[in-house]
Amino acid sequence: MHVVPLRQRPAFAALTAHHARVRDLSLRALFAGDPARAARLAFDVAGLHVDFSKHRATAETVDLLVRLAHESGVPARIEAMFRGDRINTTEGRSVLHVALRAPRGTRLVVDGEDVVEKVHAVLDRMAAFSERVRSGAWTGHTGKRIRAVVNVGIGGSDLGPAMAWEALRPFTDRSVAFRFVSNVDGTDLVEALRDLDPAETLFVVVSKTFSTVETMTNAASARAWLLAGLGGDARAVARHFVAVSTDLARVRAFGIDPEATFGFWDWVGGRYSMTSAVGLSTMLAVGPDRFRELLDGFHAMDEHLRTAPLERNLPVLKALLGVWYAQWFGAAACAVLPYDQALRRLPAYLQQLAMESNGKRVRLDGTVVDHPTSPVWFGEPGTNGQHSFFQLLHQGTPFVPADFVVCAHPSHGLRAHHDLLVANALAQAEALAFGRTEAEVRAEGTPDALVPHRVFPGDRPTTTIVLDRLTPAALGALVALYEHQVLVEGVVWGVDSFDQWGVELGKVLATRLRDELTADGEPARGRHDASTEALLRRLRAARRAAGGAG
Ligand code: G6Q
Repeated sequence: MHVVPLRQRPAFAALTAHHARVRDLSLRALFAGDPARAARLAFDVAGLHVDFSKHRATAETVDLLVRLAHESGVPARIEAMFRGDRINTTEGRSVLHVALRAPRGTRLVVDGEDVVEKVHAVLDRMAAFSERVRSGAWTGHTGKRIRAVVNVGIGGSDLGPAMAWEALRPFTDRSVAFRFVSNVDGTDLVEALRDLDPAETLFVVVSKTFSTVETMTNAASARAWLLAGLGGDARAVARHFVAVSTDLARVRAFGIDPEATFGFWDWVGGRYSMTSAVGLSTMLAVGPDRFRELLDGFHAMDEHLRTAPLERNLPVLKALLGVWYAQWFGAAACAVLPYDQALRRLPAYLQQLAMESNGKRVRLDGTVVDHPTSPVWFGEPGTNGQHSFFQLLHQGTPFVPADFVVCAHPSHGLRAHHDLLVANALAQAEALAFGRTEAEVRAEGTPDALVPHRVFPGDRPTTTIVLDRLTPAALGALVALYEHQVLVEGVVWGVDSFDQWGVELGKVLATRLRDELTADGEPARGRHDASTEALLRRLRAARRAAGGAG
């Protein structure tokens, strides 16, 4: 598929000229010159209040960026996604996570099949199963009630469920423990299982392909732990293991009953899958009704993306600002700062979503880009970040736009804590935007030698997103906002946001190195670089000293 390179689109040249004119405009000047700015650039959509006013953008900047979006074919690509076109061209797949939250009764026909009907059939099975587990009707092999759910999966089969469980803990059944095991490092599994009773533990093995080495290794060890704890009766597996996968044959080969398997489809990308059956552990935690509310929140933002004009379309505007800073301000990083402890895992979730999607160097047609694509995404919950990397955000040399996510109401009763938390979020965004000038620092009586150290240059842009409360619906709208931001950025950059070829090479090399690490005889020389060979010898020696084979 041919893509007109970004630099060749007319709006690109216009934006370059425009940037030269506005790059020295301060946020102080922008606000002083436009009393309506704060109101004009704040939007209420799907229960989220999103304030874009602290961005280094004039009305003309927004107009030009919207022109760029049109020239990049953003509306057509959004339509193509909703239509089920195979917009993931390198894998020849449709990209239909929006169908996962489409209301019952709506239709989306792909290859002659209504995918919405299939989605709801699975949701109904998930709901029935969740109700059985939550009510105690589903028991373990020895007849005990399930008191612990362990999600075994990695990447897209872990980050969404883990993030959602943390975020929605106040809505969960507190009598059931939830654990998330992803890393092939045995510590992850061992620590997760240490205090659990096999008779009360349910494993949800989540793997789209059911072949991912980390997940298969963890699932096999979990199975061995279970059988060791329950006297070795293999029939126990059926009561303690369920699977979420697109590959039902492999699930059966592992020994999990097809009745206890929840399917999804190749048009659901891993990092876009938390609203598919991959969300089974979320549903087990919050129940089917709350899970439905989560889907409704996603759907509200999906509809906004599909129907709102680009100049008032939140994911589109957010994406265009991302492109603006990456391209014209050299922003190689952006921060996500949730001022809510329950959103602790949101930065990790968004790291995968954004960087695996748009961390690309070639366009859809295989040509190499001559412009930046995804920045590095990172973040920590407020106020922890303030005592760590915020120094760099305020006074460092990199230019790092940031998102603040704030809830108006806390999910706990410690009002004084929440007031402090919210005040800190507002204070940080204010300080980043408006800084403190040399004159202001001097006026405070600061000694001359310290003045430069105490100046805050300001003009560091932020988006503030306010949720009324961290409900399932608000979480859904928030995550969908980011999903669609990533989509639109990818369209402007001209990349395939839905493949991830960059994770393959390491997997192939790891398989070979595992064999060489564990082989009896010395591995042949010259198969690796000198550094890798020397490290391999050292680690083989350590393994031998510990009594391992080889
Ligand atoms: C996400 C990626 C990746 C994937 C994991 C797990 O978009 O494709 O993170 O989710 O590699 O894959 P499986 O679900 O197949 O085990």
